[in-house]
Formats: sequence, structure tokens, C-alpha cells
Amino acid sequence: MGKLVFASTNEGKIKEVCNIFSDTGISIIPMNELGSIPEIEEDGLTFEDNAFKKAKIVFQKFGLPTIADDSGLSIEQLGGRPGVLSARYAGEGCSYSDNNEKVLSELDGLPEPHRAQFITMALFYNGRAVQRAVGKLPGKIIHEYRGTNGFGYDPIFVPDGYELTLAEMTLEEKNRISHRAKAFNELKEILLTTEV
Ligand code: ITT
Repeated sequence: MGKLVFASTNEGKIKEVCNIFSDTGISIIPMNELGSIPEIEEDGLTFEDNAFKKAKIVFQKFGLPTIADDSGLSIEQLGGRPGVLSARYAGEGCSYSDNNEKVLSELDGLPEPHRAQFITMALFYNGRAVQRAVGKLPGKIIHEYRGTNGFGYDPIFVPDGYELTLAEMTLEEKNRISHRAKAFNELKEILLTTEV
């Protein structure tokens, strides 16, 4: 398997996943480098539904083995929200900072710590086989923006056992512990050791 198409347009994810596969002979091709795909509506009820939908549409378009990532933040005191709605929590076309503001305003007045976890479903599809792996990163949400690395909710998320937010870590540090790294490292092992 020389190359995998990555069914994502999220620059933050693309950097992280390219770095995770950089120690293999597999090159990761972001889907936008191959052609344009109309926006994929992520209307599934689960991370797995959405990851499969992205991988299938992109596989059907380019006919190449494809990986996808569906991920999000689940906050205990918000009943698991934003969850599968993480990308557009503050509404269609919202920015990362709109989402962070919405989360922080919903947590306002609730007792700390605000327990939360990031979840990633990493999925592979090649028209015949599906392979999946899940990664989780537990931590807490803080009422302060710290750091400029990463993306999304990284500036307000402190992983368990750390003082830094994910946005204060380098890409390599985040990739040593993150939900996405756990999921894609497991998927990578499956792909390197299984006939798919
Ligand atoms: P693609 O579908 O094109 O991959 P997306 O950003 O729409 O990009 P998702 O539907 O999986 O991806 O939504 C994930 C959202 O969850 C993402 O936009 C962030 O807001 C948040 N998120 C996921 N992983 C994160 C991480 O490692 N750090 C911070 N926020 C993250």
C-alpha cells in the first residue's frame, strides 16, 4: 500500500496524520490534492457513521484506498456535547473560537473541574474491507485560552496528567498522547500487518 487518500479538509488533522504515518512507506494524500469534492454532510448519529460516510464518498470518487477521521469533544456536564456536532457546534460556518465561546458559556457557573474527553474514530475503506480504530484522550476544560498550536478546542483542553493545554504542545508532543494519535497508530498497525 503505497498511498492512502485522507478524506479530510481539516488542515490540523492533515498535519497530525501525515506525521503519524511519516515512519512508514505510506504517503498520505489529502483529498483536495486529487480534486474537489462537494461538502460531505456529516449527518450521522455516531463518529463511526460519519467516518464511514466520508471514506466511502471519497473512495467512490477516486477509487483509491481511503482513510477518514471523525472526531470530537465530549463534555460530561453537557451530557456528552458537543460530540458529533463538535465542528459546527455554534452553527453552520462557525469558527473554532465561536465553538470555544459557546462551550465556555454553557459551562459558566458549573463546578470545576469540567471533565471531558476527545474521541477519534479512524477508519480505512478500500471498497472491500473496512478497518477501524478508536482513540480517547481524557482531560478537562479550562476557562482560559492558552496556546496557539493545534486547532479546534485545543486551547481550552488540558489532558489528564499535564499542566499544558493541547495548544501549548508541539505537534510531536500532541501526537505522543492524543486521541487521534492513538486511533491512527492502531489503524496503521492493522494496515501494516493485515491483508486488506
Ligand atoms: P473533516 O470532516 O474534513 O475531517 P472536520 O473539522 O469537519 O474536518 P469533524 O467533523 O471530525 O472534522 O469534526 C471534528 C471537530 O472536533 C473539529 O472541527 C474540532 O472542532 C474538534 N476536534 C477534533 N479533534 C480535535 C483536536 O485534536 N483538537 C481540538 N479540537 C478537535
